[in-house]
Amino acid sequence: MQITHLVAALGLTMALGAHAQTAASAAEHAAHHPTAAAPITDGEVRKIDKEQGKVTLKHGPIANLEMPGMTMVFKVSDSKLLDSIKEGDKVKFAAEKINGAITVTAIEAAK
Ligand SMILES: [Cu+2]
Repeated sequence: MQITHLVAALGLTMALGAHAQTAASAAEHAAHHPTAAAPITDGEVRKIDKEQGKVTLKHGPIANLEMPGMTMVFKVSDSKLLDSIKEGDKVKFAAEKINGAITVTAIEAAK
């Protein structure tokens, strides 16, 4: 009984497959922001106070407010904005200074 192994290891080709990326979600995201007045900032929801219309966010730097990253309480322009988020969510939001109060004008869970 004879077993012959022919090992042909003539080259190793790493084919880097093309990654299919969807730009759709970014487009959808832009679509439900009524105003593009404030830039979008990344954050994480720490606490939601619907009765007071306030949300505590750990946020990254907010360019338009010249604010570094921190955890703080924001007012929201409309408490309905709080319906679509929950504590612990990673979010994208826009904040502006309205009548002296830092106010979230748009927010949604980041996917
Ligand atoms: Cu802040």
